[in-house]
Amino acid sequence: MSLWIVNFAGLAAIGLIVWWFWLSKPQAQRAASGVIDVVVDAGVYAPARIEVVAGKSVTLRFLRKDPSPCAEKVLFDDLGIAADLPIDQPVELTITPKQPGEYAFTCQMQMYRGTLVVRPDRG
Ligand SMILES: [Cu+2]
Repeated sequence: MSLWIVNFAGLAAIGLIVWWFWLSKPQAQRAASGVIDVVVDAGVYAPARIEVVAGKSVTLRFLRKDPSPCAEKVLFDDLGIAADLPIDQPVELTITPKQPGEYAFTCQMQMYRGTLVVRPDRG
């Protein structure tokens, strides 16, 4: 009987891990105003998923709260963009993504991860 309970607990833990890593989708932030604030804190970008429209310029304003040296740069590898992020000083990156698609942005060691989703312009 106790073995059965242990197995059930193990199964529940596995289910939780699967949900956390593969099934939970962070809430996407859409570019409405042209400026999107991205906070870097506790090992994550918030929001971690940012939706913008192809061909329209948008400003990403990064604010780093995280003192870890890991957080000191943000890189958009596929877009050829890199920026230093001093602690508590907003850094504005204005970009005009041309090709729709998904572009990762990361710290320099690729441990902090976010996604820039570029939607096609529909009018
Ligand atoms: Cu890092």
